[in-house]
Amino acid sequence: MIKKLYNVAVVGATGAVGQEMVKTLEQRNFPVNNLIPLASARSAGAEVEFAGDKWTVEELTPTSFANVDIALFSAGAARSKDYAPAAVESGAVVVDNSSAFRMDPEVPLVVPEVNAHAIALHKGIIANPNCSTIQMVVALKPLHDAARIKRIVVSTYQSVSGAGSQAIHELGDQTRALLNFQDYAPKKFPWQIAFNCIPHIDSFTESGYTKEELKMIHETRKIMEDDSIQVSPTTVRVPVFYGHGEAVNVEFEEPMSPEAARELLRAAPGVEVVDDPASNQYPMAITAAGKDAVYVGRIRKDESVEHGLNLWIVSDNIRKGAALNAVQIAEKLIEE
Ligand code: 25A
Ligand code: L14
Repeated sequence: MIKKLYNVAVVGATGAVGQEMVKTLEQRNFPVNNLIPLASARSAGAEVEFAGDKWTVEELTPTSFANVDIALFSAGAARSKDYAPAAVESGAVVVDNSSAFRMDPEVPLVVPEVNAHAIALHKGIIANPNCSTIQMVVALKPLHDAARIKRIVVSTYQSVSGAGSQAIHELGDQTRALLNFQDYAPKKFPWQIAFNCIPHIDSFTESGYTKEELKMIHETRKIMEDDSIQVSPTTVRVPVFYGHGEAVNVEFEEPMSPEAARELLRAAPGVEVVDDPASNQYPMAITAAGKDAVYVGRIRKDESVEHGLNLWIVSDNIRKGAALNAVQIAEKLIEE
């Protein structure tokens, strides 16, 4: 059997997510013919290791996509808006990790465990959802199918890697500076992030909610294909490098016991249940960092409503929250 190989561009290949995309393509043996790592002029000439070879980073331009079959974008929404149309024009299919096209009705917004069928509807661009939304819907979809979710109240504990590679350095450097009684002014974050929690991710809107919070409302409805689901989010940055935590309260139409939820989640694709409080077993950022699964624990009844549960959901925001989900979409795409 002749296996087809694909020319794959990674836009933002030197960033936190782009580097993980290259690693994930290699780990999952994605059938790559040529890898085309793209970034800003700042990184042109740098080398990326992939499949035992070194690949030179090129500057992203509108002509970067000649002969590209699949383009994974992870260089921010501005670059996606400017260059994804050029990539599609050249014949590539774009999997875009930014917020640029997620709510465009023409663009499927996909988490393969939840709505893989939507991939077939694409017109050149498929959007990868926001990291906090991805891990929440992977865990909640099987519960929604069984008992219909009415309302979700979610508070996030988001790691700094979601804000990119400079933000990762900021937490490390600022922590070191403060421990040495030196100053370190915030750069990527609005306030000191070392030894602090900041209830502010992405920018504020007039509603009082941040854009990150609004993404959790609208993207959840689009991916679950149910506009009746109510979502009430608060998103918070915590001084953790990798892995987002979410305290999630769910109200259902139908009964859903903790035991039934555990059973459904144990059988759910992409989910690992870690839920044995008697022996201090619950998922943490350090459980999820570097792993593929969405981890769920602390599953317990919410006694304050008729059919309610509380859960704690953790996943690596750079892997399942970004790079892995994008590569999984590309895998489904080439299956067709
Ligand atoms: O939408 P915005 O506001 O533009 O925000 C984009 C941000 O979103 C991050 C991304 O992180 C960036 O900070 N991001 C991406 N996916 C995300 C996700 N799923 C996500 N955040 C959350 N969830 P990043 O900094 O890790 O990666 C940025 C990548 O994009 C490339 N890039 C930037 N501008 C570009 C561009 N590529 C083409 N054309 C442009 N105009 C970027 O390449 C990187 O690959 P680079 O060459 O700019 O960066 C190489 C190294 O340089 C450091 N760096 C970044 N900015 C500066 C810088 N060094 C000095 N000065 C700077 N201003 C980075 O640390 C990187 O390692
Ligand atoms: O919309 O700063 O994919 O943690 C996800 C993470 C935007 C920023 C997105 C962060 C982003 C965000």
